[in-house]
Amino acid sequence: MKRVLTVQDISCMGKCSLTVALPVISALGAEAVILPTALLSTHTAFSEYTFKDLSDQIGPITEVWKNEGVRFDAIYTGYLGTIGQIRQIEDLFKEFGTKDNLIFVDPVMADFGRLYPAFDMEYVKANIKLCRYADIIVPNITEASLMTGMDYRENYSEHYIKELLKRLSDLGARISVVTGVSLEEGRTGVMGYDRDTEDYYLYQNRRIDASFHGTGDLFSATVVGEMMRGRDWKEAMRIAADYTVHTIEVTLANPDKPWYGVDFEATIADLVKM
Ligand code: PXL
Repeated sequence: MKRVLTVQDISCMGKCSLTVALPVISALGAEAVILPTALLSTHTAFSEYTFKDLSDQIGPITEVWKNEGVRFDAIYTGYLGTIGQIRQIEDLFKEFGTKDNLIFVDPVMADFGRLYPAFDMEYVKANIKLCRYADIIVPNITEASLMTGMDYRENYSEHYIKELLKRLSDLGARISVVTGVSLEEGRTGVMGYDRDTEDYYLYQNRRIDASFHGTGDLFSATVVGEMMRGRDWKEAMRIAADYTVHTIEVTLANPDKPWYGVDFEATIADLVKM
């Protein structure tokens, strides 16, 4: 069985980060090993939240794994807490990264043109360094613009996205993917670039006029899980985009839908069959 280490926060309530990644990776048939970066009451879009930094646990936990000779088929990072912690994750990549395993970095830090609360440009710079170790990075347009120094745009051309991708690939990852890319009226999806083959990949699906927290995490966890099932990155991106759209649609049909996340619990069985 493939083993995936996923490094992100636990928002106890909020349907994001580890509470999404763990079930998705498990449902796709891989062992999920978790390294929680912080413990929050709720994600940071709630009007109030607690935040307990777990940085001091990263060293001792990974030391045990090292002593046990643990190996991972993939290391997938999402929301991290602090700059110091990003440096610790660089060490973790050096320790547990091999030429055969997948290092997947979702530089979760911003959306809709704005950094999440508590993050600043120093945090962005630290994330840029982390990308150097990655095989695949999957920023959204806001994160990609912050990381490349390009203007953030809500109306853009294919040329703008290709330029973002080119500049992202200079940060070091072989495959750069920008999420939330909409190049046609009524359609949205992802565009990726493989630096080695200089190949672009665009996938567009129905655009739904609704946004929910945690959908980026759902997308990333699905990509990693599907790649562990043997799919190549393009196929994994397509399935993850389709699954995310399907889940948003199912959530919108729920009269009691929560405002803070999507009802992936209602669709996870569909994912397994996709
Ligand atoms: O879904 C991204 C995410 C993860 N973790 C925390 C967050 C967010 C987005 O706001 O606040 C704690």
